[in-house]
Amino acid sequence: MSSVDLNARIPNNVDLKTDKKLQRALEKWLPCYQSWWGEVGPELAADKEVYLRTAVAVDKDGWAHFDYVKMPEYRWGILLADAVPDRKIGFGDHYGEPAWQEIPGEYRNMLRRIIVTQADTEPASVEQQRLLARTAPSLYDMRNLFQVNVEEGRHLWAMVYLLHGYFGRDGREEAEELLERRSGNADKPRILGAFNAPISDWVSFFMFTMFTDRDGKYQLLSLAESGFDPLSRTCRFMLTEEAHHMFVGETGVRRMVKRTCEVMKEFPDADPREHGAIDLATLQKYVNFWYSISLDLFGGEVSSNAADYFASGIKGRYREERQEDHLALEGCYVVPQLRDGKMVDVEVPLRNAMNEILRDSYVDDNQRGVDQWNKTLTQEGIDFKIELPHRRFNRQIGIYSDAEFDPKGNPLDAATWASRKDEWLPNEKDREYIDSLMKRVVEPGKIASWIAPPIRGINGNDFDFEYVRL
Ligand code: BYC
Ligand code: FE
Ligand code: FE
Repeated sequence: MSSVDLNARIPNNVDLKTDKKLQRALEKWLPCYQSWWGEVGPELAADKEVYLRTAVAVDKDGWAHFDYVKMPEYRWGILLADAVPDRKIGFGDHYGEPAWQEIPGEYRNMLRRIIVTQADTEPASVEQQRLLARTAPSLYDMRNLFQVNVEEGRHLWAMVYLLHGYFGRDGREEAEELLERRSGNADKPRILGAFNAPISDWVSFFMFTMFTDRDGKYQLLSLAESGFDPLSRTCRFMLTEEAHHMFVGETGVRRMVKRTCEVMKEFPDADPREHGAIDLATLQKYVNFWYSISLDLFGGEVSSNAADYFASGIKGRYREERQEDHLALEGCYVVPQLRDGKMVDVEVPLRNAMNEILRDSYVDDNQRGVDQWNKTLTQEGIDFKIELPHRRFNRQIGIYSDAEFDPKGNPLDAATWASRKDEWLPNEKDREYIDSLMKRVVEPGKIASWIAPPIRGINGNDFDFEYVRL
C-alpha cells in the first residue's frame, strides 16, 4: 500500500518531495488555484466550518476522514490508486504490451487533449454550482453541495498533476488555461456543452449530479482502462469519490418525488404547486433536459476520434476485462440513422462505435436509478412513472442533432417540435415556479417544502446534525 504524505504542502502519494521540479511547478499553481476557488468557487461559506470528508489514503476502507473544515483550507491532494504490478495494456493495437509509465511520443497530443477535456469539466461544475448555497433546502444538502465542490476541485488537481508531471511546458500552459476558461462565458467557455449550462436551482443540481456526474463515472471507467498507467491509476481513485456525487443526485430526486407524493395524497384534488411541491410533470421535464444534455457528453455515435483512442490504447471500454475480443477489429455495431424521414439500421465498424457502446452502459445505469424513483411512486400509491426520454431526443451532438425527435424517439418536423417542446422541456413558467421555491432553510433538522428529508445523515450522523456551522 502506498503511503500518503499528509503533511506536505500538497498532500500526495506520488512521492512529490523527490521530484523538486514538479513540486515547485505545482506549488506555483497552488495559489492560482486558490484564487480561482475564491473568485468562482462556492459563495457564502468561505469562513464557515463544514463537515467534510477528505481523502487521506487510497485503500478501499478508511480512505476518507470526516471533520469540520473551512473550505479554503481544504487539503486538496494528489492521490493515485496503487499500481497493479506488471500491468498490461488491455485492448487496442498494443494489447498485451506493458502499460506505459511515460507518454509515448506519438500519442502525446491525443492524450493531452483527453486529459484537458476531463480536467476542464471539474472546475466547470464548481463554477456552475457557485450560488446554490444561497438557496439550500437544508444544512444537510448544503454540506453535500460543498462536498461535491471540494472533490471536483480535487479532481482538477488529479488532472493537473498529470499535465505538469508528464507534458512539460505545454502541460503547464494547459493547467493555467484550466483556471481561465469559465462556465457559460461567451468568450472563453468550458469545452463541453453541459458544463456551460447554468445550474441555478437545486432541481437542476440534483439532475446534474444524477446524470452529468454519471457521465463522469463512465468516462473515468473507460480512462481507468488506459494504457497510460498514471491516468488509469488517477481515474481509479477518482471513481471512489464519484459514487457519493451520484448518490446525492439519485437520492435528491427520489426525495423530491417522495415529497410530491405526500402532498398529492394529502391534497388529492389540488395541483402540488399550490402546496409548495414540484408536480411530477415538471420533474419529468428536468429529467428530459439533463439526461439529454448529458447523453451529448459521450460524443458522436460514429467517431473516428473514439476509434483512434481505442486503437492507440488510450481509452478503453467500460470493464474491458469482460469483453472477449480486445482488438475490436471485426464485427459491427448497428446504429439507426434517419434517412428520408425513416429510421434505417446502419452498420458501423466496432471501433468507430465506442462512444455509443459506452453510452449504452450509461443508459442502463440511469434506468436502474429511475426504477428506484418509480419504486417510491409505487410505494406511495401514486400512478405515475418517470421515464428516460429516448436517446435521440433533444440532442446537440452526434447523428441525431440535425433533426428533431419526440421523447419516444420518433422523428418530428421542425414546426411540431417548436410547438411542442414546452411540453417536454422546462419552459419559462416551470423555471419561474422552481425559482420561486428556492429559499434557504438552514436551521438544523428543518427542510424546504418541496423535498423530503433523507433517510439518514452523513457518516452515521442524523439529519439534524449541524453539518455547516453558519
Ligand atoms: N460538447 O468524435 P466526436 C465529469 C466535440 S464528466 C461540445 O463525436 P469524441 C464530471 C469533440 O470534442 C466526464 N463538444 O467526439 C461530471 C469533437 O471536437 P473536434 C468528462 C463536443 O472526441 C460532473 C467533435 O465534437 N470526461 O467528469 O469521440 C461534474 C466531434 O467529436 C461534445 C470526458 O469527457 C460536447 N458534449 O468524444 C464534474 C473524457 N462532444 O475534434 C465532472 C474525455 C463532442 O471536432 N473526453 N464534442 O474539435 C473524451 O473522451 C471525448 O472528448 C468525448 C468526445 C467523449 C467528450
Ligand atoms: Fe469529478
Ligand atoms: Fe463528480
